[in-house]
Amino acid sequence: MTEPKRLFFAIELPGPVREQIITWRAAHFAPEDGRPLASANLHLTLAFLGEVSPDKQQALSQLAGRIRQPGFTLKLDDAGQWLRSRVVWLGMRQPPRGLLQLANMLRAQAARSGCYQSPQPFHPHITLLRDASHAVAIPPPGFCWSFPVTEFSLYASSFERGRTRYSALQRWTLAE
Ligand code: 3AM
Repeated sequence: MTEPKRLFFAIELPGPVREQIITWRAAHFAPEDGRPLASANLHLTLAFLGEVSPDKQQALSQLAGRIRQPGFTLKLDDAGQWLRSRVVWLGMRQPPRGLLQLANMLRAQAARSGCYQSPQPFHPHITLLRDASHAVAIPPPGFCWSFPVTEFSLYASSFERGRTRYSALQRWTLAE
């Protein structure tokens, strides 16, 4: 393990929620609207870390393992588009406090460890489409997917055979 890896902390989505999301996405967006993320790659980023050496990965993992906070429920009841980043997303009208606390803690740990963190506030979202360069009609959120979050993960992002792949390297449980 010597090469740096492109890493980020994220929340994994339960399989049935991912399936419902891609069914909804297929019903409401056309291929020219953007490039859909593969179901297995759907996630909610908590903190992006960038290219991280094995030593720094170990240090960040240790810090993440010290986080003690209860789980929370995510209710996906919002959707939108950011034209600047060319992304169509799903999100929450009122992100739970536990989610914001967890992301802020991971972002602060990352910043203290020397990983660049954007000064922008954390905007929790699940990217559905990338390269969405023209404005698309976002259907009214006639959905409400709720699920409990009991853990968070460290993901590696790799590019293999022309495809981006996210793989969970490590998971931590949020206390009951
Ligand atoms: O959750 P999303 O899809 O928005 O956009 C990238 C993706 O987030 C983001 O990290 C997640 C996993 O790749 N990302 C990539 N480069 C980034 C950067 N330089 C970044 N986030 C912040 N700064």
